[in-house]
Amino acid sequence: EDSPLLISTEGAVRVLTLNRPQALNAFTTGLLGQLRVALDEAAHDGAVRAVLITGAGRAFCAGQDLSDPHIKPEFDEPGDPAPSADVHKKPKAKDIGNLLDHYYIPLALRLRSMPVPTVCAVNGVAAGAGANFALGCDLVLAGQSASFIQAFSKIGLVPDCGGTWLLTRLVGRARALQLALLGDKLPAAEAQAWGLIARCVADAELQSEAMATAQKLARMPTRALVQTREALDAAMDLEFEDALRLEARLQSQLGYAHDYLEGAAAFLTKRPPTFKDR
Ligand code: T3D
Repeated sequence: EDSPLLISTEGAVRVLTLNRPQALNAFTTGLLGQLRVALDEAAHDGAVRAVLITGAGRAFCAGQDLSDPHIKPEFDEPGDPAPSADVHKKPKAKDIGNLLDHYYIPLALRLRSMPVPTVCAVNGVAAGAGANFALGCDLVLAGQSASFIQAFSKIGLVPDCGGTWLLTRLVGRARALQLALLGDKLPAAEAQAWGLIARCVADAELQSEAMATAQKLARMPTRALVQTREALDAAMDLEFEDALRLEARLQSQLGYAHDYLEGAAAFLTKRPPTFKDR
C-alpha cells in the first residue's frame, strides 16, 4: 500500500501530502504518527525554512478515521450493528482520551511550535480534526471548492486538535458556537470572509499559490517570523503593557541577530537580503 504521507522538498520548502485519498485522507494512528515524525524532521533540518501541508485527491482530510481499530466502537454481542438502549448491548467505550494524549495533542503542539512558518493548502473538505489541524497552520489557503466542517457535534464529541482555542480566537464566540454546535459545512469563500483562513483562491491556482507563499516565507527571516507567531498568540492573553514588554524583549534579542543586521544593511545598500537565522 502507498505511504499515507508523501514527503518531498522543493528548495527550502518541505511538502507533506496526506495520502489516503480513498478515505478522504482521514487520520489513522499510522498517518498521525508519520505526520508527527515528518514535522519533527522538518523542525530539525536546518535547510528547511517553511513547511507546506496539503492533501491528495478531492479532500484535504476527513478527520479521525472512524473505522480505525483504535477508535471503532465494539459491541457486546458480535454482529450487533448498532448501539442499543439496552445497557447490556451498549458499545464498549474506546479510550478516546488515550488517542488524544498519544497522537493529537503531541501533533497539535508540534505544529504550533514549529521553528519555521507553516502553510496549509486546503484542497477540498477539511472535517473534524482535519479542519483544526489545517487551522493550526500559520497561513491557510483554500481552494474555492474546499470547505470546513466541525463534524464533532454530529458524533457526540467536542472540537479537538485545538479547535476550541483556535475557533474562538479566529472567528469569535458567536461564530465559533455556530460552527461547533451545528457542524455545518463552511465554504472556503465564507471562511475567508469570516477571517477563519487567510485566503480562498481558484482551485486550479491553489497549489501554485500555496507553494509561492511558502517559498516567499522561506526567503524571509525565519526566526523573526516564528517569534511573531509566538508574540501574536501570547498577546491574546496579555495586558497592553505586558505585550509592549514582550515585544521589547523579543526585539532586543532579534536586534543582535544576523538577520536584522543583514536586513537593515541590505535595505540601506539597496540589495536583496540573504537571511539565515532559524
Ligand atoms: O476517536 C475520535 O473520534 C477522537 C478524535 C476525533 C477527531 C475527529 O476528527 S472527530 C470527526 C471525524 N470526522 C467526521 O465525523 C467526518 C466524517 N465524514 C464526513 O462527514 C464526510 O465524509 C465528509 C463531509 C468529510 C465528506 O463527504 P462526501 O459526501 O464528500 O464523501 P463521503 O462519501 O462521505 O466519503 C467518501 C469515503 O470516505 C467514504 O468511503 P466509501 O463509502 O467510499 O468506502 C467514507 O466512508 C470515507 N470517509 C469519510 N470520512 C471518513 C471516512 N472513513 C473513515 N473515517 C472518516 N472520518
